[in-house]
Amino acid sequence: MTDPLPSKKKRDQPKQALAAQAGKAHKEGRQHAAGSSGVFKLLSAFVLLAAVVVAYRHDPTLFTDFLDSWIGFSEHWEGSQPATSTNNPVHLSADIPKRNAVVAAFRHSWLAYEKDAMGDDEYHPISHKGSNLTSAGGIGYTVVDSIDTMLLMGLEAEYARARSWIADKLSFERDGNFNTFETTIRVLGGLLSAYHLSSGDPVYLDKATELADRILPVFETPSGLPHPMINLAKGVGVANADFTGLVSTAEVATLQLEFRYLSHLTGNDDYWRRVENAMRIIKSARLPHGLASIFMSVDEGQYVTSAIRLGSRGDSYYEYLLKQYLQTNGSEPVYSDMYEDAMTAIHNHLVQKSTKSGMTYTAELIPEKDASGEVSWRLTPKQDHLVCFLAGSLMLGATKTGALAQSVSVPPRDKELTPSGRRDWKTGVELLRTCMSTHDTATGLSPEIVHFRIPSDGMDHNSMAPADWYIKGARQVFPFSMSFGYELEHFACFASPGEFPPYDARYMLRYVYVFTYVQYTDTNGPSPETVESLFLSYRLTGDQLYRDHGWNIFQSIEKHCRLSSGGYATIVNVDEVPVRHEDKMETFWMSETLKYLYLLFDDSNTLPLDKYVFNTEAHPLPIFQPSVRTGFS
Ligand code: DMJ
Repeated sequence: MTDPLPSKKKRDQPKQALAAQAGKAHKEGRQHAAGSSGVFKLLSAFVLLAAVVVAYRHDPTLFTDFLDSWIGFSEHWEGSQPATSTNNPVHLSADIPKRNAVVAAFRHSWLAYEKDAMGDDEYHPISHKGSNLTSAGGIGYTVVDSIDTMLLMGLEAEYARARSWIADKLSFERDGNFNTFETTIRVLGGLLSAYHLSSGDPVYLDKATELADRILPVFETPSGLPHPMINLAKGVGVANADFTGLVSTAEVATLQLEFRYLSHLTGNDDYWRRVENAMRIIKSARLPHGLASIFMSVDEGQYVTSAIRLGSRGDSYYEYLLKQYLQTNGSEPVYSDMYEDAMTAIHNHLVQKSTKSGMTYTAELIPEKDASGEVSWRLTPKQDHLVCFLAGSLMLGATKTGALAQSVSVPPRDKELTPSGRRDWKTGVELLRTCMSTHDTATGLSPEIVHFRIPSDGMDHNSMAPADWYIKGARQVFPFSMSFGYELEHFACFASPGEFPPYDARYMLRYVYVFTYVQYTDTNGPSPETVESLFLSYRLTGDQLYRDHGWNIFQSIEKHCRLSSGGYATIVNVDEVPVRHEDKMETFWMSETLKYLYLLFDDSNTLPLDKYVFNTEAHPLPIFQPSVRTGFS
């Protein structure tokens, strides 16, 4: 696949409202000064100069910080001030009442699940039932995905019961097909994290090793890329019946943190080599533009022409490039190279600004074939909620691969970052602002998918057209007549009164990968990606703004997703009040969304970012120095 991509058009950046306000204040100040006498002005200038000299001698950083801000680097400090802008380590204390509220939400969820469905993979809180991913029985998805959150929150009684279930009842002897990626990030990742946080309880390492050994046959393919499914009892990799011969890029590139840590713990290099080989294949398959299509051929080990996006099927490929580099303490430069290459490609081709307010978002590229088979790429202004992981990831990456020194200030200063580090930091801050804006809905929760306005959408003739972004299908009656082209295509499925809205409008606590059998759909419940980025950005800046946003999201979840009978549920339309619930509590609600919310309000000494890397399901794994010599470059 070598088709050239459309290059991103440069657009004028809208002036920041904050800058305009600052300019106004400055002007008013000048007018006031103009009314003073000449002597007074001279004296004032002298006093000011003396104060400047004294202050500079006392603390020169006052001036370097001011300069950083003056040249625009700190333009993101729109809310309250960061805790400090000097040197690490910076200590951020816990907000105990808010943290306790998150713990109460976890208990409300867990106790309902435990009463109705203990041990089942999934939980349906309205019908008070559990279900399993295969007819051969489950493998404790919800229990294993949640147990490290209990350890973190200090829920001893709940933890003890969950541990007993894992020790006594968890079995992988299931003659059914499980999704390789989901089983790895949720179950293997959960076991490994519990092993570390329990200070080495062998029950978790034994189970993790058994599970990994059952998964390993997925790598027995012509290319070495893993099959998307695994029959755990038979130990056989299974192809995807819906997408014959294909596997998602995110799925093959989001197994590495888990298998590498297991290799480190056990000394078994095979785990490491298999997942590293997948990365080697991906590196060799690099497309000229440096982006990843969402599907690869399992036989060929090459990309196949398919959408390019940072949402479903693409997202965690980019996430794990950075995290593999972090996991081994920066000892594998190949991953920082791949990560920087990918972030440059993202900036060149996918990062966009909305037309009215200049909101930063990432678009998708959709391949289209003409009659002669020629492929061209259509830039589509659609962003999955999943993409919101990228905001925090870019900010974290800027302070690591984009840092000029081992550690940077909190928040980082302009001069501490490389040019690409400054670029990534800025985009991360702006993208997070966009993700927070997408919570501006009737419920205060963000939808699964938003579309951004573009000049060619033909909506400008209508005064009721949304300014920057909209949710396809969220409103029941579309207020203006649809005509042609893009507009028609994207609004045609607005729901009629009484109809079920499309999945774009949902809040799923956050992704319905349908694990059962070989389906893998794109529908997506309360979603972790924005709170994940809020947690990272708070740790990296100390800015109270991020905690405030996290608290607002949490309160919206409490209001709209909490069921008084126990548990929390997905809502089907974030722009509709009163809400309609779907009978599903996603496992990542307890493993990811509530964990990141807890950490957002906890003391920064808990799981510090220079000691831990979080897998894509929010299972913390320790950073280590590898003993394996890889030679992968
Ligand atoms: C999680 O299962 C993981 O974060 C995955 O990589 C994508 N997002 C879902 C939850 O939204």
